[in-house]
Amino acid sequence: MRVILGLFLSTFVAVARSAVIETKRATVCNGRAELCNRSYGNITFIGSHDSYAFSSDPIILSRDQNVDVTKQLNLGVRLLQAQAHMNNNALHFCHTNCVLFDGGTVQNYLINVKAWLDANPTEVLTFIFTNPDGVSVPNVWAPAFVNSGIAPLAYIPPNNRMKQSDWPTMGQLLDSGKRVIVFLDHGADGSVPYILPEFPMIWETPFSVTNKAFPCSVDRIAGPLATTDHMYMINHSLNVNVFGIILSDPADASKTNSVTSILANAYGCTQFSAGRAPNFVLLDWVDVGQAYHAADILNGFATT
Ligand SMILES: *[C@@H]1O[C@H](CO)[C@@H](O)[C@H](O)[C@H]1NC(C)=O
Ligand SMILES: *[C@@H]1O[C@H](CO)[C@@H](O)[C@H](O)[C@H]1NC(C)=O
Ligand SMILES: CC(=O)N[C@H]1CO[C@H](CO)[C@@H](O)[C@@H]1O
Repeated sequence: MRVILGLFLSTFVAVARSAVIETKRATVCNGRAELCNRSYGNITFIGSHDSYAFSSDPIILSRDQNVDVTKQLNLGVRLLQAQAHMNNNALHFCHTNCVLFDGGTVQNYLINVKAWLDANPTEVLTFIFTNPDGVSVPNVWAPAFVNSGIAPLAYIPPNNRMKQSDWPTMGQLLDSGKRVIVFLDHGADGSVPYILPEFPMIWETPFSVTNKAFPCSVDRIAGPLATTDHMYMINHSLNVNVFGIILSDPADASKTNSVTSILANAYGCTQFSAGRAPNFVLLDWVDVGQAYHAADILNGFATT
């Protein structure tokens, strides 16, 4: 009897264990089965420029988004960009300075994103944060990631010079539970292994564009990898120069965020990327236009 029971139990444990392994393997990645087997470095993601700078009030000229971060994510945004400054001894997301637009603390922002990540376990998300004041990564940035609960989800690559072709697949990221990729433009010196230096691995087109044709050029980048071995981000937001002040123009958003405009910008950049589409399309007003359809086209899931 005891032997039979033991056999039964060990069989049960083995079956349960294989079931656990089976259910752990991702079958849908960012909404599509096809993406599970594709490298993170070979996917076009739609990004939200100044993601924290949302307001539905047109009087607020320094806003760049209409809807809040959770709504942006629900629309399909999978790259969140934001700029941080110190304000009252805490790290805040603010545009240029915190008088112009104060989006609250980085920690509260990350707590909010963590809630979305928990509710959406099959999604991979990227942050590109900017640190123009060179605020300490280990002393100020890292605690915000730890306290928000995002640090354990953040991917640590084998090195900080990952080629576009070196990145794991989306399925591998999801299976490992490391489904948040964190880039910082200044100050990521490797002291916090999941806060990655942006420009050795990603190049950007120029920012504060005021030309509707979005001519492509390589602006911010760092070596030693070749340009074609970097991922890249197109800054596809149109600004208006109002007496020397660069403002984002909501009136143009439906044209700027159209399939035609996004694809033209993307194809204009393929001369620098060995023919590859942009990894990130950074937009203002992510609730306006057809950006998610443009990404489907660039990812090969739609033709027109
Ligand atoms: C995933 O890719 C590998 C190698 O690129 C291939 O052998 C395998 O068949 C693919 N699996 C699926 C489910 O597409
Ligand atoms: C992914 O690879 C395909 C095939 O090489 C290419 O057409 C596409 O542009 C690539 N996308 C990105 C974002 O690298
Ligand atoms: C106009 C525009 O989108 N500019 C942004 C381009 O990207 C850099 C880095 O993420 C931002 O700092 C710019 O504001």
